[in-house]
Amino acid sequence: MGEGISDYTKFCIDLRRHMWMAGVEMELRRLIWQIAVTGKYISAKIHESNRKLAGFKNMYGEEQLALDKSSDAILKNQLQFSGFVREYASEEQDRIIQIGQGQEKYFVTADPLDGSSLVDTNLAIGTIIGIHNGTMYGKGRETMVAALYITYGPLITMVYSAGKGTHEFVLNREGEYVLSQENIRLREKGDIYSLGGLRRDWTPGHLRFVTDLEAAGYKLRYSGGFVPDINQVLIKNGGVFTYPALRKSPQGKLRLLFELLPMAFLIEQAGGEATDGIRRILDIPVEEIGQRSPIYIGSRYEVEMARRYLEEVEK
Ligand code: AFP
Repeated sequence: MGEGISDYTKFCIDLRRHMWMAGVEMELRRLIWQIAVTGKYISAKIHESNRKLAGFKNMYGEEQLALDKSSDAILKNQLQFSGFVREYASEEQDRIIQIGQGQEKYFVTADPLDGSSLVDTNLAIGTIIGIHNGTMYGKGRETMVAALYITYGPLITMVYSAGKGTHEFVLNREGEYVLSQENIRLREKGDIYSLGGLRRDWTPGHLRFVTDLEAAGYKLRYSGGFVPDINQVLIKNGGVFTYPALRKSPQGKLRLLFELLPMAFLIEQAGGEATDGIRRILDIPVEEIGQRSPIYIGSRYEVEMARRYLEEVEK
């Protein structure tokens, strides 16, 4: 290992070396590496973006920036030539795309550019990836073998887990992902909270949960971008993010396959929890690609606290 890396990186641990040392299986290692490299191309696209709307809508009826489309195309094209991916499902596509020959074991899900509505504001945005073995339907705990996200902010960072802890890398000026935090661990109890949805639409149990967090002095941290908001909980080693069931949309807003499963995998690998309020996210069967679910994710204490409130107040 280590071939082709710069003198600078010889003194650091780069992504390839880390995965090799962690014993990640060869094909999975190459796939994760290729996706991380694709993040560099997406980041270049973001920089050259002219911020104009493409003027069409995706399958969920949302405005779609040209940037979403091009990030999706970049990812799909890169994965097509990996030789390891059978099917690709993206939040920007209305169906699963067969990109392999039929015998490859990996199925990749992508939210190619989550939070793209934040591009104009210059807040951080991100790419979310799930990697499944054999199928992407069924329970995530049975199908998922890895997950990662890339943040495009003041720094480009990549957080991955292949089931052996959750690790963060930073893209350095030489274009290499170098290890910045190995085995990130969430504290049992945090002190920040991040809340999606409007207060007037919350259910009584959720409202009581939030009221008690506020009374206990939790600090509000919400950017409206799922990747940086989860990243904050992870990198600050604790706290909770929720996008709850709302009165008019009991399944919340966020998508199980593209957004919630990868983040649940990463947070659990860091010692945290992720539920829909009651059930573990990795135990919710994926039945269709556009499926949504409420989410409570982060430190164990807050996620368990939410479960108690939802069970007591809403039964
Ligand atoms: P977009 O996909 O429309 O940019 O939505 C971003 C997002 O999916 C996720 O990144 C945020 O956590 C969530 O929506 C924010 O939703 P609200 O605007 O309702 O707070």
